[in-house]
Amino acid sequence: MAEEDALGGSPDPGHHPTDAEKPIGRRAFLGLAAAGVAAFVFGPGAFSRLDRWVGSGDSATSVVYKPQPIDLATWDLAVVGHVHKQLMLTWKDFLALPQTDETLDFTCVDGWRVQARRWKGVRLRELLDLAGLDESATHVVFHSADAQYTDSLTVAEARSDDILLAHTCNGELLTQDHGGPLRLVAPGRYGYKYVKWLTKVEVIAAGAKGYQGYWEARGYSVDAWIK
Ligand SMILES: Nc1nc2c(c(=O)[nH]1)N[C@H]1C(S)=C(S)[C@@H](COP(=O)(O)O)O[C@H]1N2
Ligand SMILES: [Mo]
Repeated sequence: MAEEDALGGSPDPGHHPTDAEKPIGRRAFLGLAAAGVAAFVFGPGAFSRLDRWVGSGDSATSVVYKPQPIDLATWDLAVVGHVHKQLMLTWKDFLALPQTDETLDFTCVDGWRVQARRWKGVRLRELLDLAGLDESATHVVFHSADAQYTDSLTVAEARSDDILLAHTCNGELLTQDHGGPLRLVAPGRYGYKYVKWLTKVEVIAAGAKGYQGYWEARGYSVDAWIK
């Protein structure tokens, strides 16, 4: 019931991907008839399915909770938890860090895909190096401004060169629908790892039990590796 309530809002009809960005793969859509109406209420592709169900086209929106629009003048990014030095970065501070980019296909666990999204941002590793990880650190948790959605990486994954905190996609600052001003980019993993509206990076000492993010608490794999 709680989950149905959480998913009760409509996807934002204002999100219209460009031609270059149209999702490919219609497994989700074709699956609808077989899976029945209940299928679109559950799962990390729910909004993409709902979107198709209501006929609003090729939107790739997959939003469970949406925060208030975020003002860059007051936005900040916190790096907290098991670190030597907690960080609080303004938008200006963040943009002053070394920038990098990578082009990746994007895959929702539900089957839809967007080819060649070109992301630009800062390597997570830069921030972890600035903060300095405690010996006890095992995982990094990514918190969304919606105060509901989270996901995580192991410290080893988080230190990998290809994990970005991205502010730009295909040459444009991220829109609110796409998780602007900042979201996680985690190559090789399903879209649910790409936490939108990132405002807090929390380093935790969870040991072997690890951390369950929003979809992982609902049965999806923690490594989220694309199969
Ligand atoms: N905060 C937050 N981040 C999120 C989600 C969400 O509901 N809330 N959905 C995830 C899922 S399941 C997918 S597939 C992608 C969709 O990203 P897109 O809208 O940019 O295509 O965002 C991910 N990040
Ligand atoms: Mo998804």
